[in-house]
Amino acid sequence: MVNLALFSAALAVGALASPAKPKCDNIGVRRNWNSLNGDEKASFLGAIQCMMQKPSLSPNGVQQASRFEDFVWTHQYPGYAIHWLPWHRWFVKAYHAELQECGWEGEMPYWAWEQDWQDLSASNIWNADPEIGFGTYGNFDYNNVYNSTTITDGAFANHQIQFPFPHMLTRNLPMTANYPWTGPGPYCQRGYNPENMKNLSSIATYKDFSVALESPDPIHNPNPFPGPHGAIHLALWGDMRTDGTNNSSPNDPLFYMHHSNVDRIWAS
Ligand SMILES: [Cu+2]
Repeated sequence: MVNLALFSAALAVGALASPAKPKCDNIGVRRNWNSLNGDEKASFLGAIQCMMQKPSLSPNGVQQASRFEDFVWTHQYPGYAIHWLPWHRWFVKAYHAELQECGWEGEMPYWAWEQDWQDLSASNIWNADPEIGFGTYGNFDYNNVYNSTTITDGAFANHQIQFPFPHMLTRNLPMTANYPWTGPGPYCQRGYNPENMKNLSSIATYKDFSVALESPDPIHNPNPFPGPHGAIHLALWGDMRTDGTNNSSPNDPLFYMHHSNVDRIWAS
């Protein structure tokens, strides 16, 4: 929780101080998930599980099952005045602070999905190990359309979600990641392939960059290719994609790994 009084006081002190350049002595450096060792991965995923066990801070206490779902709630109702990139930077930072409360001692890691562009389903992020893995990506089964994409392995196997409606954590990567939606190459891949990542880095203004990076879903996007941010949400489908009326994609712990990378691309 941000202490507003303290924040205002800090601002006032800042305003009175000499105009010396701000100096950060303690800059954390985020790391690629692939560079963490097994103990670090287990500790990080354990901190997320801890958040999922912690009671909600919600004053009404009825909608959210846990501290983890408090973040889903916050993302569900951001209002329409937010600035997309900085708001999400703050959001990932606040989440990281909660993970620290749950014993995580490292910086926020990231999933560098653009390095997995050739075949997202072959990414190292998919790991079924209950200690060190986020689980795999679901696999749509036409013989079992109900709950067919529930994540049944990894640290969040059969994770029960309450907010915004009761269901189990789902992903459905192979079907949506490979969906053509004309070509060349699958629609999602055109969002995070090297060509689009390079185009993105040459955009001159913040506003154009933000729009090109974010990209709404294809229904609202006039381009024949998505932005990489939207493409990853779409490719993972399930909770990451949500359903148009909900903004509840933070129900998948990969949301934060994704947005940590979005942040990194913005910073670079
Ligand atoms: Cu997002």
